[in-house]
This record gives sequence, C-alpha cells and structure tokens, in this order.
Amino acid sequence: MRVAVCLLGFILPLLALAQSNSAASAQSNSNQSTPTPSSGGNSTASPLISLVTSVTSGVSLGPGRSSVFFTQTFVSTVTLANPTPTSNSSASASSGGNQTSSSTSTGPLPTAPTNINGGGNEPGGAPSPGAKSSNGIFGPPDSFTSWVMGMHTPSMSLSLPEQPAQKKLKMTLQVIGTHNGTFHCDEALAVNLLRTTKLYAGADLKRTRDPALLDTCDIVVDVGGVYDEAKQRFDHHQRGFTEVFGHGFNTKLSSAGLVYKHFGQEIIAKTLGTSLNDPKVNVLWLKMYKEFVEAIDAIDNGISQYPADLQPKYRSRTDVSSRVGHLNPAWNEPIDSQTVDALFQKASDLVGGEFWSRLEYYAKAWLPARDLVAAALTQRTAVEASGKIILFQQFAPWKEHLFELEGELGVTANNQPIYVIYPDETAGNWRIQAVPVSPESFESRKALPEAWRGVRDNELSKLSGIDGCIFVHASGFIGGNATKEGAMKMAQIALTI
Ligand SMILES: *[C@@H]1O[C@H](CO)[C@@H](O)[C@H](O)[C@H]1NC(C)=O
Ligand SMILES: *[C@@H]1O[C@H](CO)[C@@H](O)[C@H](O)[C@H]1NC(C)=O
Ligand SMILES: *[C@@H]1O[C@H](CO)[C@@H](O)[C@H](O)[C@H]1NC(C)=O
Ligand SMILES: *[C@@H]1O[C@H](CO)[C@@H](O)[C@H](O)[C@H]1NC(C)=O
Ligand SMILES: *[C@@H]1O[C@H](CO)[C@@H](O)[C@H](O)[C@H]1NC(C)=O
Ligand SMILES: CC(=O)N[C@H]1CO[C@H](CO)[C@@H](O)[C@@H]1O
Repeated sequence: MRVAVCLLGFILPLLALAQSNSAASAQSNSNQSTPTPSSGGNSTASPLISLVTSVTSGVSLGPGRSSVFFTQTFVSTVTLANPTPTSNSSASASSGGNQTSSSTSTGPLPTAPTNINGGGNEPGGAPSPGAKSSNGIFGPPDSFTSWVMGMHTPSMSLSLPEQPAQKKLKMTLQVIGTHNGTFHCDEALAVNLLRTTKLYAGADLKRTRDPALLDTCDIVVDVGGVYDEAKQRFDHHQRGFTEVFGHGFNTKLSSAGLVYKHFGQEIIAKTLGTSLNDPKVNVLWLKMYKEFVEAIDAIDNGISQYPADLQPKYRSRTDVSSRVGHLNPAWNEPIDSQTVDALFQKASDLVGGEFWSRLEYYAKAWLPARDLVAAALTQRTAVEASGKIILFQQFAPWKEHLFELEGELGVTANNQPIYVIYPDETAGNWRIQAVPVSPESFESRKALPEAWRGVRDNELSKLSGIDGCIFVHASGFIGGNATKEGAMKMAQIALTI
C-alpha cells in the first residue's frame, strides 16, 4: 500500500540533510531493510515473532526538484515465554517480554506506476513541483515542497528456537519393515498397532524381503528370522522360536502377538488416558489377548482350534484372519508391489479397526460391568447373610466376570453365590437367575425348585407361597417377580428346597 500526500507549505527540518535528483528511480526498497529476527545467532531459545514496518518519506523541492528520501523501519520483536529456557545468551529478547527497535536509512523513493501520471516534467511518477497535465491534474507549484510518504506492508516473521540434535533425530520418520508379497493378518495388525505407539507413530512402511533394505528399517516384523527386542526385530518364523504370551496363554506367538506383548500395555494405557501401572491396563491387556490376538497367533502358526481328527459340521471362514487373507490379489489379478502395498494398507486398517473397536468395548462397557460385579460379589453378605444371593441394583453382563472374580477373590465352593437378582429394566420387574456351573454351561449350581418350573403368575404364587410371581423357566435357570423383594424371597425359599 502506498500513500502519497502533498503538503503545501510544509517545511521539513530534515531537508538540509541530503539532496538528490533521483525521484524517478525504478528501484523498490520494500524488502531491503527487513532485518533477520534471529540475527542473535543460534542461541535463541524461544520462538521469536518479528513485525517489520517500514515508512519511506520523500521530499521534493522545486524548482529543480531537489529530493531527499528517508526510510524509517520499525521492528517489533516478541519473544514467547519459554517454560524451560535452555540458554541465557539471547542478547536482546530473552525476558519473555516485548521489545521495539527502529532504524533509519536514506535511499531513493520507489517510483509510482507509470500508468499514473502525476504530472511533472518526467514521465509517470508522483506529482512533482510545478507539474501540469492535460487532464487537469496539477502538481504543487514550483515554489512549494512536496512530501511523499510510502508505508510498506508490515512483514511478519517467526523464528523458532534451534532444536537440540537429539530432538531432531526423533522427528525424522521412523520406518517399519515387513515382508512383501502375500500378506497375513498378523503383520497387518502388528503394523497398525505399531503406528499407534509413541516410537512409531505415523511411521513409514517398507515391504520387502531384501535383507539390506530391511537392515535400514527402525523395526522389522514378520520377516528377517530374528526376535530381539533390543534390536526391534520381531520375526517368529525362525527355527527355535517358541515365544508365547504367558499369563496362562501358551499359544506360539505370531508377529501380532509379539508386537502386542511388547507394546500392548503402552497402547492400552494411551487409549484409556491412564498410566501404565493402572491395574485396568493389565486387565484389558490380558482380555484383548484372550479375545482378539491369540486366535490370530494360532491361525498364523497353523495351530488348529480343535483336534485335527474332528470333522467340523460346517465351515466358518469369516474370521478376521480369513477376511484379511481374502484381500490379497487373486491369482489372475495384478500383483505389482504398488497394488499389493495398497491392499496391505487396507488389510491393516481392517484388522486394526476391529482391534480398536473391540478395545473400546472392553474399556467402556465390559470393564465397568466388571466393577459392578466385583462390588456386588464382595458386598453380598450384606444383602443375604449366607452369601448365596447376589443383588444387582442395575443390570450388567455378569456371568463371565463372576467366574473370573470368584477365582481372583478365592471364593470357596461352599461360599459361592447360587442366585443372582437383578432388575429387568425393559419389563419393569425383577429377575432371579441361577448361577451356572461354568460361564457357557446351561447347567445351574442349583436350579430353581422343580415344582415351580414352567408355572406362571397366580398359579406360581400359590405354589411357591410368594405373591406376585411371574414365571419360572421350564429349565429352572431363571424366574421373575414384579418386585425386588419378591425375587429375593423366591431366592431365599429356593435355597431351602
Ligand atoms: C524483494 O521482494 C521481491 C518481490 O517482493 C523479490 O523478488 C526479491 O527477491 C526480494 N529481494 C530480497 C533481497 O529479498
Ligand atoms: C552456534 O553458533 C556457534 C558460533 O556461531 C557455533 O560455534 C556453534 O557450533 C553453533 N551451535 C549449533 C548447535 O549450531
Ligand atoms: C543465566 O543467567 C544467570 C544470571 O545472568 C546466571 O546466573 C545463570 O547461570 C545463567 N544460566 C545459564 C544456563 O547460562
Ligand atoms: C509489553 O507490552 C505490553 C502491552 O502491549 C505492556 O503493557 C508492557 O509493559 C510491555 N512490556 C515491556 C517489557 O515493554
Ligand atoms: C519382493 O521384493 C523384492 C525386492 O525387495 C522383489 O525382488 C520381489 O519380486 C518381490 N516379491 C513379490 C512377491 O512382490
Ligand atoms: C414375595 C414378594 O415380595 N413378592 C412380590 C412379587 O411382586 C408382587 C407384585 O409387585 C408383590 O405384590 C409381591 O409382594
């Protein structure tokens, strides 16, 4: 932006400073005086923001057009406060405050565009003293002074502090290596999980079997014949590899299990927004291995789920390992590395997406239910002295948790709960359910009395001597009453029959 002003009768004291006839100079000085904000050297510890504004003024004196020009440059520098200053030596702006400095230089004024004829004796240019033109624009009379002022668009620059060499290294992209060609569920999951770790967040991927290329990778999974955490090499194909997850899991690991074993707790803690030593991290780490990762390890290592001589009654080929396998190109489809790498990415997203959604379920639904069951189990004698009845004030999936928690808390056989009471929120009444002998079993520890089974409502109430009975299932594993008290009463009587 340029502003040109003509001031009549305005005499600048600076006129005596210099004289020049170069009003028509074609040179722009818009950036020649921009200072370097980080000119203090490499010791600047804080981000620095500089705002540079230059004001150029020019004065022409007629007749003869003696001119003088001067440029005033204002530099405002703001150093952002740095919480951990690493150096003192920034000479001017280390206090976290603001600072203004300015400098002055003289030089020729930029010429106005030639298509603006300000009059005067020379082509184009700002109005010069005594100028007259055919379209009626007049310059100031020769006996007066013209003052032209130009203000340059403020320029702003940001200089960041020099990063220490170590930090720079960390910011370079890490590279994960795995084999090319046909891909499998295990390395597809391994790569997805690694990319959520602190170390390999957003890492690049190199798919190759070339040992020289693999050597350049920061971490290698599912290829290379080495398992060595210190070297970040996670293959499971080599002779003598026998690593298992442990904690009661004895399936030979694949690259998925290996990566999960070493990075799983970090990944889960980060997802939960908690620390590594939060007990929930360990519970979910084991749970996700049991429910998701172990099958991928077993399938990749060719470990059958059933004894080999057992003939399945039907095929089930839609598990995640099968679906990942199905993403590979068919024999008559292109197998160039670009195509297959893109399909691998799709596979990695697929199995990763399922992993994360399952983890979210276990973290947000399964784990809170476990807390409810633990509370109800430990407080059961307050509900009923024998400890054989568990009361849930709200329904939660309890069966699997109950068996795990009984094991953890060392509940002995004669202290085991027999019946569970909980509200049936959709029906607006209460349920009594017999605890099965194992989570998947249809057999109960003690089913509801034989005489009550398959009987409903009033008839059941008469039979049991308890008002408000609704039903007892024909197999005796579940029954209902309109109220909590009614359900409790049913449980208490059933225990004595
Ligand atoms: C000044 O700016 C012009 C364009 O704005 C650019 O072409 C020129 O290279 C710059 N000169 C310097 C010294 O930065
Ligand atoms: C900083 O600059 C000084 C001299 O200007 C140089 O000796 C030193 O190596 C530089 N340090 C870094 C980290 O660039
Ligand atoms: C910073 O400056 C203070 C006072 O000038 C000095 O005591 C201190 O040692 C300096 N710190 C560093 C890291 O140079
Ligand atoms: C910095 O600027 C603020 C407001 O612009 C002013 O209040 C403050 O006194 C300035 N600090 C210094 C150190 O000049
Ligand atoms: C795998 O990559 C190597 C080079 O790293 C190449 O020679 C080979 O043909 C590739 N194999 C497949 C199946 O794409
Ligand atoms: C024993 C008992 O409290 N039974 C209840 C079952 O539900 C009906 C209907 O609310 C109640 O009237 C009974 O008291």
